Amino acid sequence: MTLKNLLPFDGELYLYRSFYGTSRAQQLFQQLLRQIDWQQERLFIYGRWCNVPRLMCWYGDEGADYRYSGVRHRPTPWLPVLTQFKQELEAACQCSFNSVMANLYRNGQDSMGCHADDEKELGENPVIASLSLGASRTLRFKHVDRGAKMDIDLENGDLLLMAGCIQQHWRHELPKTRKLKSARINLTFRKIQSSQDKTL
Ligand SMILES: O=C(O)CCC(=O)C(=O)O
Ligand SMILES: [Mn+2]
Repeated sequence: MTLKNLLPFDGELYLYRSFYGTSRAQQLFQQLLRQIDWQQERLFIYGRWCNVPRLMCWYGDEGADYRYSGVRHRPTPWLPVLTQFKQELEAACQCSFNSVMANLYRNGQDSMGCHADDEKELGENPVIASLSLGASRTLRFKHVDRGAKMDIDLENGDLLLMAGCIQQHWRHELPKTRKLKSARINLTFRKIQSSQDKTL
């Protein structure tokens, strides 16, 4: 299946609707809700500690360390269900991943601020595969200097791929949404470059 690049310029963004069908996606959502070691991260902002507005956990191969919420995190060893996703996504995307960030947005008050996935451990132009399960939420993209904006509604079972130079030119955020009471899980599969890879 050939997917169309949704971005007008400066990067690549592909949406694979219903990568997992509704009932399978719902079943996977329940499984992940129970099995993931959900953690409340905290950030020190303007002199006080604040809870990050979602629960998170970083899984991956040994050595796939990743800095978020200002702290370097060692990966939690893979769960079988995450390894299975990884293999299915690798086959669909024709690339490999060694880690996954799991995010749980408990309701519409949980969110993610505007950012780019441009940490140096991801290397230049990373491919990031993002799987959405549970409640629908809007992911908003903003171009860093051209004023362009784009909203994408991500639904249960959808797979979104970010690739090319998107992280250099666009930022993305998951805004709060007033009335939503139900939860969403997002998994972003990434490849952390080891220090050995960087010298190649
Ligand atoms: O929840 C989402 O769809 C976005 C997650 C995200 O941007 C991230 O984990 O870096
Ligand atoms: Mn991101």
